[in-house]
Amino acid sequence: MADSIFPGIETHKGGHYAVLDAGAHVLAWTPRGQNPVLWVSPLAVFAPGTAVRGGIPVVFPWFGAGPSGDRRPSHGFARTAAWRRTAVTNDLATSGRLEVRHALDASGLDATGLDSEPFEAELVSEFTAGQLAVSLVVRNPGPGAFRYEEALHTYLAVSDVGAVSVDGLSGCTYLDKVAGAAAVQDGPVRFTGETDRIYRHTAEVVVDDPDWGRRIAVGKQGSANTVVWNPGREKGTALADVGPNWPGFVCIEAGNVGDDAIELAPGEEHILTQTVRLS
Ligand code: TA6
Repeated sequence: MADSIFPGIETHKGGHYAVLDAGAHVLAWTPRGQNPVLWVSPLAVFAPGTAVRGGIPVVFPWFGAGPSGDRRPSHGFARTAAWRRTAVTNDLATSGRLEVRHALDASGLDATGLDSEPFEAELVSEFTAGQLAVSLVVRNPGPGAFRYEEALHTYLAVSDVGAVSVDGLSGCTYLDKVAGAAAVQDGPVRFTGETDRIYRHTAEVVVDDPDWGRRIAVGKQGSANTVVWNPGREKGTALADVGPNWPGFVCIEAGNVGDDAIELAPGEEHILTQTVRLS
């Protein structure tokens, strides 16, 4: 693939790195010789105002339908907003590192976000051959408290969701959104149907994919919750931008949602970071 400037795909020694300006949406991190690490649906729609199915959607300032269940669009306005690309540091030719920064504040919102409290958000995407690191920095420039939910809704590409397992969550409590009940994880997570869980968990998980002979380590900082999601056959097939491709991904999301929402006093900031490595 030819070298190109953003938005688009940057290539380096056969690897592919990409982040869109729309939504500050990381779309590709593919080290040389690997299958893509991030899944993007073959049926994804790339159109203004439409959330892209795959990559790393930025969930902010609410998760799902929000704490009271009445917020639209799903997962907040940030993932379809027009972020400003503020800096690109392209050291691929020397150190093999690429960093892209995007910013969003209330002035960049369309009608869906206009009732927002004042905020300043920054998305920092750092690509190297060994690691992808994404940070969502949120500051409160206003005179009152600012409370928000957030997540980096990372779609990881896998050989087949039914053949992978997720280590690192055993012993953690979680809200099972399919059963509508709380539970405690016992051993690795395996996917035998629709899986939609919000764990209380602050550390690393590893997605073990023996069929592709790889393990994806997903680390984080500044996050009280790990969300694990795959819609399963029935719901996945019903999603127009997923369809028969539902077995090809697992979402591992770093976030702060529900009771773990972040509250910033005036002048405060919070940084949520997620890292992805192959191990
Ligand atoms: O993070 C899991 C989740 O909240 C699920 O409940 C699921 O519906 C999913 O995100 C996708 O949401 P979306 O708005 O992108 O269709």
